[in-house]
Amino acid sequence: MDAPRFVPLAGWREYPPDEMKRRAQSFADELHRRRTVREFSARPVPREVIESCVRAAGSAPSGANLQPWHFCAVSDQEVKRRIRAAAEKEERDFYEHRAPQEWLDALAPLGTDSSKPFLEIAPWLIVCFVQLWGLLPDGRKVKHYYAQESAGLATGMLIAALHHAGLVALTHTPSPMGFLNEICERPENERAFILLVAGYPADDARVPDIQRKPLSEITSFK
Ligand code: IYR
Repeated sequence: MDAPRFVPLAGWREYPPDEMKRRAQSFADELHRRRTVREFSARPVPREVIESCVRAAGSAPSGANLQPWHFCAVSDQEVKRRIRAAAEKEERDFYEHRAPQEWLDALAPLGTDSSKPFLEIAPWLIVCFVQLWGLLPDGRKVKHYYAQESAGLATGMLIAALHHAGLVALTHTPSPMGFLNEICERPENERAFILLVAGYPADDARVPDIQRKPLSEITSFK
């Protein structure tokens, strides 16, 4: 068992109260400008930008600091084509057979269907994997704690980082996603749980006319 080691808290900054309010407000405003987009431009995005965004994601807190995530960033056209083909196969089955009417009704305002051209058009697909358990170099398994929550937090930060960089993203969830292990060549301890589509929006991109819940509905103070 490793003994704890501590270092000074170096990164934290204090802001005067007014500046703190301004910063909190403007960060919320910036995140509120984020929209999930399904119509992408083919305009390329430098790999360096994606690397920085994934670095931001990798700063997320995680259970026992085990960092149980892996992000497979795909820009290769042939790999994107394979992902689209496999995702659309699952989606056709979902929309035509598996989805209960109640689920289809919930999705109706978003206007989604089984056609996923953005998987080939957008410059980047970032497949977010959660590591359900760890693997030591000798093959032994290491238990991961709160793996899904941790990977979810990191993915949320990735979405925020992409937005902050001036890109748009779609949180896409083809179901089931087992084919992504095969295409991304990821080991059996990893499970893809979100496929982020990232890039520039199409020139004429439109988004559903939907609203966010007001603060009063999502908070309570005691
Ligand atoms: N995976 C399908 C269906 C879908 C499910 C949910 I929950 C959404 O918020 C949106 C779509 C698809 O991607 O079309």
